[in-house]
Amino acid sequence: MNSSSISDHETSMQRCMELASRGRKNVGNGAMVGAVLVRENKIIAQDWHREFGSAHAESGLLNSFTGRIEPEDILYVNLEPCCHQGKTPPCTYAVISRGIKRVCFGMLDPDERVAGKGIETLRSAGIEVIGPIARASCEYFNRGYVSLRRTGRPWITIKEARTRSGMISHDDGSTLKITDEEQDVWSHTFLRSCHDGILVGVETIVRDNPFLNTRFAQRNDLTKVKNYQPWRIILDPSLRIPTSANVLMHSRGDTIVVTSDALSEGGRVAEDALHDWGVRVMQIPLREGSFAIPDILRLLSTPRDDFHGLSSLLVEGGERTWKGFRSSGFIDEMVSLIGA
Ligand code: AOF
Ligand code: ZN
Repeated sequence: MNSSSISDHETSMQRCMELASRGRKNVGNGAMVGAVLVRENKIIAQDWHREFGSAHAESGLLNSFTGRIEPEDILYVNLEPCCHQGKTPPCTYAVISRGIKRVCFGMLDPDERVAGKGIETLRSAGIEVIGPIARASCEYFNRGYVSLRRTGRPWITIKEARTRSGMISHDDGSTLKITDEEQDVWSHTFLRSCHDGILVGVETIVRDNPFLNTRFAQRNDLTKVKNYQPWRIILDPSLRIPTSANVLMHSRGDTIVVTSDALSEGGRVAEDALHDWGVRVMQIPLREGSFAIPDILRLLSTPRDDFHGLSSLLVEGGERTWKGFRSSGFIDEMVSLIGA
């Protein structure tokens, strides 16, 4: 062990994750990564992976830090430094060539191009490598990325709200306000702000006309990002979303409508209109009248043009959509808010 205590390491790793969270959604189907350079218990440089295809956290930090590196300096990064040539050069190269002598990492990289080889490369170059530090919290923080690399699909959280008697709407199907303000603050802060996308079926848009934003979110260590807006994803096979829907009124560029690849003539006209408004319309086949969940997940996690894919999804309803996801077996977490 070196002179820094474990709690110093954990504090610095926490800082890496705070920085990393600024890249949420913008890093597409990649990892959220932050890096800090610590000298005598003070952060002297920091950076994060800002967006898909841009510099990795530690390379960005080392490229912009022009000062001298001292042998006692520790470079912290919440993900094992990569050792492969991807969209950018390997981070291990930047670390070794800048003369870093100590690296502390949060978790091994599940990407098979790295998977321990980044650490080996650093150790073979004579660098002291400490870690994994706070592995469980680093893995949970990047659960979307980890899920994509390990299982090939995004992390999926289901959120539902029911009254104590089990109702989700009035008997006639009309909207029933179930959660109170405190529950809304909680779910905007810890659910909506912690996922890349919120997904609903078009029936929820028609009945409830939700905004699907994070207006009640409170700032905390990992959701400090101002004005974070997750993708809003609406499953709408025949494109019947009302043009007056709230999700089409505000930040339309963050709205994705998933529809059939065999639209009727009327559907194609609606598609053109949405497109002109700046809404993203994505098309997949219908299978016996419904979308297949694996098709949806592949569509949403695969980069295409200026859409870089997502790694985590919050499924907010309604009944048909919950059912589809439940029966797919692809659920990682379920949150049930019980109203009065
Ligand atoms: C790091 N630091 O900040 C990030 C890493 O598509 P690319 O070229 O950006 O490569 C993506 C892979 O790079 C990703 O799967 C993971 O292995 C690593 N991401 N690594 O050392 C970073 N973002
Ligand atoms: Zn890298």
